[in-house]
Amino acid sequence: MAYETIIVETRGKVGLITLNRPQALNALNSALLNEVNQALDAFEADPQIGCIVITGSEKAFAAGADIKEMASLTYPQIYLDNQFSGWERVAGRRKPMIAAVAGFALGGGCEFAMMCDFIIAADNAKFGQPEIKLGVMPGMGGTQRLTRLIGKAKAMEMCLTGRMMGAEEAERSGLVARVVPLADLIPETMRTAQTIASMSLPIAMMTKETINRADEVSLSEGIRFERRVFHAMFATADQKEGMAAFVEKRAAEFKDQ
Ligand code: CO8
Repeated sequence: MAYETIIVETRGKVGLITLNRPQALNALNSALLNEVNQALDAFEADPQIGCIVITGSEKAFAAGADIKEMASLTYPQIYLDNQFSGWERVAGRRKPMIAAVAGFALGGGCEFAMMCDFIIAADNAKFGQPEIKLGVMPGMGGTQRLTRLIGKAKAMEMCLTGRMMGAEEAERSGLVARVVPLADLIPETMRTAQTIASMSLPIAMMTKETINRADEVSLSEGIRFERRVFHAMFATADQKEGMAAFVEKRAAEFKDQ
């Protein structure tokens, strides 16, 4: 499949998508959104893929939704086309997804990174929701996901002033899982992704689904959901294999069953 706005590779059991619109700092236009969804469809359908990594360039993960594409849209157009609804498909993916962020992750770029299960950031990463400077606000989940990740005070400050947050502050605030030197970003993220992909795929997917329930339900409902899924895991061959391997002091060989 030939893509124009992204580069798609498979490395072992990891699917890697590199955003590739360098002339626009990887601004997210409709073509890129469609291609990202096509690549994700293919990775989700491929039983060999256990984890997906999304990255950009050293200068920009993505500098936001494409302002030039959006600027002249009218309200009826944007409403009737349900513009950007394809991002809900990106956010709803079931396989584990890591964002490897270097450089700018602004506006929709920051929101795209937050749609992934976690972010590993290079030390030059800069996160921000500067939409207010354009006369709008985040529209791809930023007001909600950023608030859940870093809390109301910081989310308000970021969205109301448009200021950028560096990698160190982003880690301290809970926006990113880990900061690594720029040169290590891809090797380190791929190592992490390979580790995830070496686990049982259904167990990893159930774990992702269960953690994501925490954003949607009360603590007691979340714990109830966790208990049900935990019990269900005992119906998998991989639970038998994982525990047998521990007892027999050998490495587990998961069959994704
Ligand atoms: N859209 C389109 N083009 C862009 C974007 C963008 N978001 N960001 C950068 N570019 C383009 C520039 O126009 C420029 O193109 P050209 O060379 O043709 O003039 C090229 O990329 C390089 O950019 P700069 O020359 O500006 O590079 P600098 O290094 O000087 O500055 C910055 C880098 C600080 C990142 C700067 O480019 C910038 O501020 N970009 C815009 C950041 C921004 O405001 N992002 C938010 C966009 S709005 C958004 O994401 C809303 C999401 C919600 C939509 C969902 C609705 C339902």
